Amino acid sequence: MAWDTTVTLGMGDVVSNESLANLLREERRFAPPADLAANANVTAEAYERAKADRLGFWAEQARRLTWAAEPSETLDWSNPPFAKWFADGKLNVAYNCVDRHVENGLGDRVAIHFEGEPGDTRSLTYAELQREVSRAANALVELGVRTGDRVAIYMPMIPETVIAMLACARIGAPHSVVFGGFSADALATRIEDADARVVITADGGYRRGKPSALKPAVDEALTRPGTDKVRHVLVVRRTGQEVAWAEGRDVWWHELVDRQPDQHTPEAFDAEHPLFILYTSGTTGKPKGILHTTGGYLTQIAYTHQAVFDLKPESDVYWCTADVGWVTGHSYIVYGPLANGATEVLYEGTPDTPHQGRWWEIVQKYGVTILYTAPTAIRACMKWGDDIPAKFDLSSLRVLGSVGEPINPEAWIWYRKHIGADRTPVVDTWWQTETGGIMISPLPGVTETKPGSAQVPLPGISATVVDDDANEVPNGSGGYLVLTEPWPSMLRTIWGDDQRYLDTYWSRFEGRYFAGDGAKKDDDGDIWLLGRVDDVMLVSGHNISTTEVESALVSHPKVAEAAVVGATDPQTTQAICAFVILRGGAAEDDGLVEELRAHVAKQLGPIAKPKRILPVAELPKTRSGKIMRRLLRDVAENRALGDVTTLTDSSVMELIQSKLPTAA
Ligand code: 6R9
Repeated sequence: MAWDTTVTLGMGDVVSNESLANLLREERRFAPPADLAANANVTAEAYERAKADRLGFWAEQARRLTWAAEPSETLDWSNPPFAKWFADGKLNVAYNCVDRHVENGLGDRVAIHFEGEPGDTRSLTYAELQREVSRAANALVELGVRTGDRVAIYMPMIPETVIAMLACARIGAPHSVVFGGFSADALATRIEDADARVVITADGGYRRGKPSALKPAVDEALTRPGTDKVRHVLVVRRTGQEVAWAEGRDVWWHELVDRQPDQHTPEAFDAEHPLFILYTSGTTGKPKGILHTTGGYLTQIAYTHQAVFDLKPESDVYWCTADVGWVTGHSYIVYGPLANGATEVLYEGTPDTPHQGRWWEIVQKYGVTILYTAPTAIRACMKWGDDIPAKFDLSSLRVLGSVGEPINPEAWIWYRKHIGADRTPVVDTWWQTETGGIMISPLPGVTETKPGSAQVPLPGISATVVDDDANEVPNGSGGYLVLTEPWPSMLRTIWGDDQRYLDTYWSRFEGRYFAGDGAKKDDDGDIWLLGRVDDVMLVSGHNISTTEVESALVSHPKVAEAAVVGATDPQTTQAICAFVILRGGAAEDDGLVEELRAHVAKQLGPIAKPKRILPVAELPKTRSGKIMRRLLRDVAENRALGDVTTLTDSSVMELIQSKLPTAA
């Protein structure tokens, strides 16, 4: 039996050889379309050039930006891991994202096509965006915001959110965007940690066909200790719902911003001036305030957005479905597309309001050519059925992107086939809040893609997979993903906590950035992501990746989505417990559960066969679409639930718990 040959190398061997063999059997390959390859922004030569002179390559990319003072030095790594990129350069991010396009004669180009959930729309040209951002910048100055002051932003997905972020960047006031689905507590912690002076919010936004309030959470957050330095709350009227008002503190956006002059002279800031703080929750401890700065960040974001999506700003219509409260929204809704002068869609609501074809209707309406979304959304669409996207004209699409989680090969294939007409490349982009921008991804005009793999570090990026002892693993083996050289959009530290920055990312492997993800290299040396290292299961001495068991389940025609956790088990250390969402119409009975267990055993080997499989209606997810396996582990181990504040919908957990009469 293959099992007996498994060598367990300890926790570093994050994948057993048996399951490794499975993904290596994924042999479907998709060459870039000839016309895309022939006109691609980036060709194979970029890898060679970057390899020969990595810093020279990034210095060249920095020239995409307009600098008030050109940098003479590319990287200062004299005090690792505290990097300085382009340190003596000076620039203004908002000028780069807005004004320079207007100066280049592109003022009439649409920057943002906004689509509100109720169906209201608004298109903003670059010239209009310049006036709006200037007004907002003047308003912040009037509220007493000075360069270096932090501004918290707690908003729905509306144009004012983008305007507010750019206004902060314009005056050098680092923003801290807090996702609008977070609670008052989560908001208070982040306001306190960043020591914010102003909060920008809205009365509410539209979600699932209803107004959803935001202002009350701000009011509540500001009663918490540590938030008393907030001088003003700037409130956008979006839904018109009633709001409580603190005289002297609260200010309406339409009263303050609209009366400002629509001109504002941007000041140039140092390349290492802080641009934003964005909090990531992590599994333990208080949220980490990830700090990003100006010149290196914008360089890598502009480059990757143009390279990975093959953006042609004069003809493409780009749409990233993320929320701006997530790093994907920062880098690939706000800074990347706008630095590149793109035309993009901004959509406020959920994909199934008022119907499950809403996204495809938007693609058809605006002629979207590039779509960037998350595996969780793709799997939801698979569940709703192939016939829904089939009703819309999606022929404008030419590049599809994925981010946020490993994408199961079946979801990847579905995305390409049902959304991309089996014609468009799918780019699976691996990166993190900490990396600021995309790090590992195919290039649509160069890479022959493999369903389920992020494949190769981008030109100028150095990544590999190592074992417990920091040795690079050979092709065909698994371990930990590490980044081996600094990159321009890397986090500079954890806000206010340099030691935690060192401990979290730079102490596991000397001189290398530890990403916290399991990964493996296939026989070609391509990288496959296996999920967070904390999510790897230990079953009878074998390390098994949750991602691989999930992919095996999703490859069964009756399964739309799966989440797998290891639950403590007296015999096997951990037992595999799977929660599955069935595709429309599949009957849930004992026969099916047995069929699924057998299917996994066949795909991955008997050791990976789930001990329990529970069909459920929904899975607990963060708004950025990541499955919260920690909560499922709590359920599987019959414990009280841990922190649910970052969950999209906490009633999901009640539903799941009610399915578990005999929790182990
Ligand atoms: C951009 C973003 C980062 C974590 C990361 C990894 C997972 C993101 C992925 C992926 C496999 C991909 N992740 N993209 N895993 N394939 N293409 O998601 O940032 O919210 O900080 O999450 O997400 O586990 O470490 P963030």
